[in-house]
Amino acid sequence: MTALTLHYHPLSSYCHKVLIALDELGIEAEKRLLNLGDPAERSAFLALWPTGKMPLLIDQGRPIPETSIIIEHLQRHHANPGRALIPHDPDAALQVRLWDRLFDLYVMTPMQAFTANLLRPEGERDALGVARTREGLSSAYALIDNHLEGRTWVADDAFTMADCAAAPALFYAVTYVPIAPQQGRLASYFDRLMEHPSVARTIDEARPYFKFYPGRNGLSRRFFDPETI
Ligand SMILES: N[C@@H](CCC(=O)N[C@@H](CS)C(=O)NCC(=O)O)C(=O)O
Repeated sequence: MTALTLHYHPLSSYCHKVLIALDELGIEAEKRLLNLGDPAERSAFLALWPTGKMPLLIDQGRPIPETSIIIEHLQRHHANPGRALIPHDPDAALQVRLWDRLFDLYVMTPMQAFTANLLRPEGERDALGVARTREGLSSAYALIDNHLEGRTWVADDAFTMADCAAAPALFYAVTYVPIAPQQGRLASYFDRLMEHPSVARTIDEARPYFKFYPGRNGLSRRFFDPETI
């Protein structure tokens, strides 16, 4: 029995970020599916971690929250030899942390705002807020597309924690704001991410749940085919 438990949900983008990292680092963890819609489960989870945000890693009884911290913790204490998602060189590590932050704050956050808006009753949706969120996401795409000039991965020559953040953030964000035709570097990076084995496996495991994703109409047929459910 493993000492690591991950409280997660298969549709959650932040959970995907950590699932991709576990796979990259070659770490086994017991996965516990969390249903925050169930009042008893929610209050038990809040007792473990009062923000109520998932994923949450439990390492020998100790809660480790926040995806970027979870990934640093996993690398420091549990990674298989030779596997790393944050380079050992301090300046290179700073670039990885920077791009991890940029994806969390400027892609994942607006993407979550679109989903939250869709979950509201129709009369309570916020058209102005959605327009602003769309603008923010479009300017994040432009920033990333520029930065990707001459790069395979976003922050280093190798696949890093920043790419773990980028994959689920972009996977869901493009269902609301597609990549513009002139953003070819971003489009190629998106395809590279989706074909990367740890990302492809994570998406594959989530596939049976996509029918519950509020933005499913924007999912490409290669990920979700409404005819087959
Ligand atoms: N900064 C947090 C964000 C985690 C987060 O937003 N998780 C979402 C799921 S993708 C969540 O728990 N939502 C449930 C809620 O807000 O009630 C992290 O990096 O772990």
